[in-house]
Formats: sequence, C-alpha cells, structure tokens
Amino acid sequence: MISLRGICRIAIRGGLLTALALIFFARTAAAHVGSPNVFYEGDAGPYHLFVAVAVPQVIPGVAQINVRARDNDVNSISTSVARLSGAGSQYAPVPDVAKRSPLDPHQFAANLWLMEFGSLRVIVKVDGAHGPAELSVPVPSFAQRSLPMPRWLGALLLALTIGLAIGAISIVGAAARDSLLTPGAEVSPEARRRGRRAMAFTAVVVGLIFWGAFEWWSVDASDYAAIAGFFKPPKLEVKLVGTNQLELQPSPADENWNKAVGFNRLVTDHGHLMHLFLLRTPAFDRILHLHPDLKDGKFVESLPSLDAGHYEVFADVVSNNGFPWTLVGSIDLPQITAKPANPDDSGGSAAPISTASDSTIDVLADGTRVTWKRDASLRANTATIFEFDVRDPNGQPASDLGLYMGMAAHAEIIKDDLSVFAHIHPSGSVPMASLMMVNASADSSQPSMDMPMNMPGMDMSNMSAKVSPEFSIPYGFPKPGRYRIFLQFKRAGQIETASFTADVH
Ligand SMILES: [Cu+2]
Repeated sequence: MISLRGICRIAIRGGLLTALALIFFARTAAAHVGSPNVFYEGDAGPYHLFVAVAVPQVIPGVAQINVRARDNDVNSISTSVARLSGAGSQYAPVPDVAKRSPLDPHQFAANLWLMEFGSLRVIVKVDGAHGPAELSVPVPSFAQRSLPMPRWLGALLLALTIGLAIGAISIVGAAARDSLLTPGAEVSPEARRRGRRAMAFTAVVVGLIFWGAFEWWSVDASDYAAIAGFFKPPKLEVKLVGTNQLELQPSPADENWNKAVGFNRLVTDHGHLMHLFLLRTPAFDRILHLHPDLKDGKFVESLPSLDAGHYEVFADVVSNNGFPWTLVGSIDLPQITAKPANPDDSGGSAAPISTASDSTIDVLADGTRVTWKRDASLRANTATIFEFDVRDPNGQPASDLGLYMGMAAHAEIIKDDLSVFAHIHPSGSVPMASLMMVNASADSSQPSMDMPMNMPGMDMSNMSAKVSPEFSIPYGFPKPGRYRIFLQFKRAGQIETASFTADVH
C-alpha cells in the first residue's frame, strides 16, 4: 500500500522527471567545471560583438549581460531571452534596451531574468550605422546550487504561519459558537461545546494543510537539489589495461546521467567523440590532449609516451542534442613509451605551478615564442579578451600557423585547486555544437544540419587554411586564485603547447 506521503512524492517526482526530460532534450550547457559564465565573440551582421553573460546561481535568477562593440558603429543594443529550440523559441519577449556605459561608449549592459531551466538563448539586437542586426548566444540555464533560507526569514515565516493558524482556528471557533446567537444573548454551554468541536476540527485540518505544505516544500527542495546535482560533472572510471591502454567508463553511481546521456548518445565535436585531457598533479607540469575511440560502451585510448605520476582526467563530450559535458576522474600512471595513436593527439610540459610565477611569455623547445598580451593585473569575474601572439625563433610573426582541429587555437584553463576546468576557443566558451543549433534555429530557412561558417577561428571547409599569428580568446576567470593556462595551436604541421601561469585577484 502506498502512503499519502508516497503518493505526494510520486506526483512531485513525476514533475521532476518531466522537468529533467525538458531540460535535457531542449538544452545545451557549458562543458566546463566551475566556469558557468558564457563568453562569446562573433558577428551580428556587420557588427563585431563580444558578449559576456554572467548566469545566476539559482533559477529563476537574474543574468547580467555585457555587450562590447568592437567598432564605433553601434547606436543601441537591446537584449531578450528565449528558448534555444522547440516550442516558443521563436517568440522572444519585447527586448529591454541595454544601458550604454557613460565611461565607455562601446560598452552596453543589461539584466535579464532567466525564469526557466534549460537551453536558452540571449538575443542581442543591434542598431547602428549599417542598420539593424541580431545575434543569439546559447546560454545554459540551470541551478548550480540551492540557496539556503536565511534563519531570520525562516523564523519570520514560522511566526507568521503560527499567527495564521491561530487566527483560522479562532475565527472558525467563534463562527460556530456565536454566529447563530441573537444580539445580546448569553452563549449557551451547547454553543460553547459546538465552538470547541469546530476549533478542534479546524486545528486538524490546518495541521494537515501545514503538513502537506511542509512535505511539498521538502520534496521540492530535495528535487531542486537533485536537479542541481544532475548538472554536476559526472564521474569517470579510468583504468590502465596492459602497458598503455586507457579505458574510460562513466561511474555507475551517476545513475541519472547514465540513463539520460551515457556514452551511446554522443556526437562528434571538432571531429572527435571525446576530447580527453590528462593533467599531472599536483605540479600541473604535464598535459595530454587525446581523442579516445568508443568501443563496446567504453572509450579506449592507446596512451602515447608520458611521465609517471598522478593524473587528473577531464573528458569533454557532447550528446546528440548538442549538450556538452565534462566528466572528471583520476588515475596513477607509470612511465609509458609509445607513439601517439591519433594525429590530433598532443601534449606538453610546463614548470610546476607552485614554483612558477605569473607569466606572459613562453618560449617553446623549438624556439617558438608565444606572448600573452594582457593587463598586468587580472581580476576575477571580469570578461576579458585574451590576446596571443606567436613568433618564430627569429622573432618574426609566425607565418606557418594552421588550424588545429578546425580552430586557430584551443586553450585549457585549470585552477590550482582543480575547482575550475574550462576548454575554450577564439569564439569563446560556447561549445560549437550549441552554436550550430542556435544558428540553425535562429534561421529556420536554413536546414538544421548546415554548419555556419562565419565563426571566428573556425573554418571546417578548409582545414589547411592559414591562421593569423595573432589571435584572441574571450574568457573571464570565475574566481580569484592561481591558474594554469595551456594554449595549443598548430605551427608548420606540428601541434604546439604553450603554458602560462596567472595569479587572478
Ligand atoms: Cu578545443
């Protein structure tokens, strides 16, 4: 037999499953760890924009949108939010006009309420010298945590609730006792008994209502926590088989993730089903960027040469609805000597992060000189465009840069306590798959499988295209602390890995 509490839970859980299904089947997210904000650089028609979206920690919540126009041709910007795809995605509300900064006329700011979980897009409408234009930035809307109720608010609500209960009971009691009395008449013992019976009955009803409400509250709170938990990075089981075979499986503990996503509904991103990063800790002095193959439900990779040690593992995958995830795990590995299994596999080394100092120049083994042109002081929660410059051993701008997996560069950003891992590109933190979806849905005349070719740093139609020796990557560090940045690019057909250390305030 199912108890009342059971029925209550089943009803509400049913709602949760529907909510999860909606979130899952109509959304994209940031494939990162601890770095939920969205950074995007791209074009709204003739206008070149840099968009940063600071997402709220809880939903509903307010997202802060900052738009920076590169040129002097923008008169006004307005923003609104809509679903990325599916029902309602074409019906954006009336846009809010973004405020132009009085200090910097290129800068516009707006606040937008994100009311629902799921895959949303922020629509940026531009008006300026070349007429109106717009662009959509995919924004994942999901709870990162449950906000605790402040004690004072809980106490206040409890006091108000008790007051309401006493009021309800006494009103019903007085009505039952006195309402049939003629004015001025004495209350009979019979009427008093009737009043007390009504009060007792009302107390039971009020008690049941409160019990139901508290039950609802706690189920709702635990389900909210479950939704927040659903979006935590799934755990990865990593083991070494034989001399250099690495096997990766999602942890069975992440039951919901395995059911909703798993390894059998993935699509390729930059031509690979998985982008696997191995980082040697605690020194952060070795990084491997590998591309395992899916075989019999597991990802397998023949490891290339590497130095023994403890490695943290970050695995980026994208599910077939465009939803990107980063799975996390770790493994102790012995010294391995072997050839790379895949031409896109790469690796690099750096000085231990503890002894390194804030650095902006890295000279690689072959003399390639990489400069990170940045402010002397980096601030957390500040959207920035990181500019890089690659020079050959003679100090000349490198003329032989090519695309590495379709991009001018790939950057991996990891905080020294491993609480942040982000894998970003010149177009920003938005995953390619999401960008393709948003572009396809924004222009319904375009078949959804069409790949937009106008993304900065990306041109899949010509993999041997020349790349400028100066390129930029938009990002904002999510919190203060020490970070290691690995920058990967292709020079003269070789994949190079530069490294930097950044102290963020
Ligand atoms: Cu990449």
